Amino acid sequence: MKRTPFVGDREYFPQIGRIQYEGPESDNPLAFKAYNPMELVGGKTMEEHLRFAVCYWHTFWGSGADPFGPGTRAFPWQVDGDAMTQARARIDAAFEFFTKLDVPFYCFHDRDLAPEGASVAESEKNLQTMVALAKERQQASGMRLLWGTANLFSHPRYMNGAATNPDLAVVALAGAQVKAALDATVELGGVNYVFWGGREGYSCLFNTDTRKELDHFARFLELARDYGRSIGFEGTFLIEPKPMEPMKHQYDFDAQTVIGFLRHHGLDGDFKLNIEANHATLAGHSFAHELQMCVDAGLLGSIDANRGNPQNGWDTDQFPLDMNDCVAAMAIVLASGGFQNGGLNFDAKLRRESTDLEDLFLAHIGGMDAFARGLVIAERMVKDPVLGRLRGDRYKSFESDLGQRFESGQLGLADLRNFAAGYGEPERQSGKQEQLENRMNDLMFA
Ligand code: XLS
Ligand code: CA
Ligand code: CA
Repeated sequence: MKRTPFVGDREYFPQIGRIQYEGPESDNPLAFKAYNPMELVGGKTMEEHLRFAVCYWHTFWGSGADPFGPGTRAFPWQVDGDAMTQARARIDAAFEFFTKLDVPFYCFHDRDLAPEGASVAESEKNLQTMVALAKERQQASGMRLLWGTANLFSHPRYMNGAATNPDLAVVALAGAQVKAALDATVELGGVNYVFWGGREGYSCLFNTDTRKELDHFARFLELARDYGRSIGFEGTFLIEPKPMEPMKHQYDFDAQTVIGFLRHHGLDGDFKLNIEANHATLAGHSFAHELQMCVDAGLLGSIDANRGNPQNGWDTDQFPLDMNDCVAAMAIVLASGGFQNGGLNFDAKLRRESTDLEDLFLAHIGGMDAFARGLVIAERMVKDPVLGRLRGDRYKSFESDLGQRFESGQLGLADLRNFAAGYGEPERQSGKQEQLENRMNDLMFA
């Protein structure tokens, strides 16, 4: 779909025009080498497959501050004036950036878009004012909202959690915020609504009733679901797992934990998962593992595309450039039939040392090219007869009559014993890991 570039009263990136596809031979750092939005891959365009989104928080708020020092970047949209004046400048810069980069989607937290007010009512009003501006800019440009969410972790009141806070008054404030963020998401036609359990977890078991907190968490999600549906939200609710940071332990630890929780509470009809690459590695898994667990459960919703740093194990939220990760992720997404409501949101930030305004463009261009290349290679993998056959062949024995009866629950343990007694020692079957890994490299550079 063609989108129209948006420039507000002031142009924030005057040196940069719309980023174009120039192909692999180009040496222009401000051009796509692989991401060609209208190019067809297996019957769909790259734009339709990848559904890229830019996040509001890192991109327009990320100053480069870390626990050891303040920010290193001053952005031109940090204008003088009150918080609403600044919010108006920031939204113009954001839509200029989205449309110059030419991504179809964006994502935000309520507090990224509009400042908290002195009361619940004032916070609601601030958000409504900014949502009206976002709506105008969406209509003018053709941009869409991939997901909205509420920031339930920055304000000091949430230090002991939001939905799982031991104080009902804090839980109620979290409810007020989610209600307003759902209103905003619906008003802007958002296709998903995300819950990242920021401080839903604990630091100390001695002071925490984990059973109560998990029940409260499920109850809170039910209330949000019911309210969202009552105001016409037809999209997908998403839970974003993360094992730790900021809390020592977070309840949405990893994909399998969240899937079990959703099923236990009967929430799996409305909720799916938003998998972030860096959270997968923090949990001791690979990005691909987390995606596969979701696909197996029919619950893959969307992706936060980034990567961690293998040396330090923090949530460093770097831009995704590792081709093995991008290929493996896209192969799993493609094999599952592709994104429905989901997409690839760059929940990624510049390094503290990256202080030029154009670095924001360079970083996103790199991530988009990496996933475009990943998509093309993944398409080869999914269609590759060798890869498909080797995996399928390993399970061939279950196609037998006995195998079918085992899978459908018609065999007892004694039946297995009798089969084993008659069969003797099975012939060993190689797992063929090296052949498969070699094949992946062959396809990557084919
Ligand atoms: C933080 C999370 C957060 C969510 C949205 O680690 O990634 O940014 O994606 O609240
Ligand atoms: Ca995220
Ligand atoms: Ca993260």
